Amino acid sequence: MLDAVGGFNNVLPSPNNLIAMLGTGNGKFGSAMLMSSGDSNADIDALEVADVTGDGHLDIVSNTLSQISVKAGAGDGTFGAPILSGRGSSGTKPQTATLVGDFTGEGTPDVVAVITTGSENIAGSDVVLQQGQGDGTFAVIQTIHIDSNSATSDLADLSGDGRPDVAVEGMAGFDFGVYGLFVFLTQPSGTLRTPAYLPRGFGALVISDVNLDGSPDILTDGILRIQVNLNNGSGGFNQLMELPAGGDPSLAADFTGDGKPDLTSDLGTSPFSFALYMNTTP
Ligand SMILES: [Ca+2]
Ligand SMILES: [Ca+2]
Ligand SMILES: [Ca+2]
Ligand SMILES: [Ca+2]
Repeated sequence: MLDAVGGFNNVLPSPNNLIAMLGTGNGKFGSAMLMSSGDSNADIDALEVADVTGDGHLDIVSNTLSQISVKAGAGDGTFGAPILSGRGSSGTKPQTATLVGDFTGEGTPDVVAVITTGSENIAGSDVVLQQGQGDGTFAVIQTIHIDSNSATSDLADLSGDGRPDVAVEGMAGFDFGVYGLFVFLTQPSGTLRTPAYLPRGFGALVISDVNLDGSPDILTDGILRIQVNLNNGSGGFNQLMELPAGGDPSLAADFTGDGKPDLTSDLGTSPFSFALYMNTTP
């Protein structure tokens, strides 16, 4: 049954910043369960649901104002006290992504936290790789700084070697920093390579194999264009295809039922409206 888990922007600090609603099996959800990530002042902008304790039950991976928080799922819809470790958030600077995957390759899920450390004027973010210990704790093994304010990030095996890689879309600062796409490929040693930077997009990204060649491509938001950054098969994205479009790419999924991923874009209008682009790859 489908359950829902979310986090709060704690504008007014409250004792709870996580919410879970269990599916009731008829398309509805039960009453909201409020929980704490372990820090009532922390904004939860990005959480992930994954089994990081190795017991087969899904856990909630989020953050406090300084650390990664794991609430271990018991499998019955209840969660344990927060397990805190590693590095998350950065005071009030947001953790914009919590990406869970086995980067180091020994079978235990690790976390990449993408944390904006800069300001509106001077852009900067830390991409922090933290090795999972298998018990819900993480140890920082690598931090890479980029001169861009992270907005959207995701992971996928972009290079085709079986290891997850990371893509980060960032925004420029008024005085310093760049907008665009940073691609971090995971090396056989289990750490991230220095990112490849492409000045594409202004903060939105979606990863999907849109040309159906088996390698995930990256969609970014150009000016009145959706930029399709085609993967060369080994995680290089120099080849660019542009679609005249309004709005930011938001979701790739097969809406038409032909097995090809279609795309929605958020048109940024009120009331909310979106566009649907049908994938016409032959
Ligand atoms: Ca678990
Ligand atoms: Ca690992
Ligand atoms: Ca890879
Ligand atoms: Ca592709």
